[in-house]
Amino acid sequence: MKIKVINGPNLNMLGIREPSVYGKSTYTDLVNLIAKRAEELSLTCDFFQSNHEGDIVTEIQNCYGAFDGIVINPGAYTHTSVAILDALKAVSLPTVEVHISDVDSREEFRKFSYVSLYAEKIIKGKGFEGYLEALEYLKNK
Ligand code: CA2
Repeated sequence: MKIKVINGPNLNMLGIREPSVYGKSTYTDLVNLIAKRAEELSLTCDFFQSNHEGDIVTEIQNCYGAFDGIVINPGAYTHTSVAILDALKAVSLPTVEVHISDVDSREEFRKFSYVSLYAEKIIKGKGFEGYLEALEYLKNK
């Protein structure tokens, strides 16, 4: 089973700023953590991070016929991007949306997610653990 893990804008800054919201670990720590759990679950994981909406759309399109599921933290595009929602609908793969922080207990504008209109599971506020839970969900579905 092949899973694409997509992280959106600013998630490459993990561990560098705002440790009170997003923790002290870096994006590389996150990738290593997910890769280790993927190996334990006998999943093949591929990682993509971009600060550009169109590049994320293209990456999702490229998953069609090549991956069995998507784990996505669209970052701030969560709350704005119809294009990412449409790309997910177009490829029609099982998708889990992950947020490191508890978006529901932050600013009002973080409560709405376009991606949630498609994602079959949404994990919020569990830190990096949320990505591991997402892998387990896709493995066991
Ligand atoms: O909680 C999440 O995972 C978010 O998707 C993170 C996004 C935010 O816009 C969403 O509302 C919730 C922001 C990611 C920014 O990541 C940073 C990491 C370190 C330093 C600064 C930003």
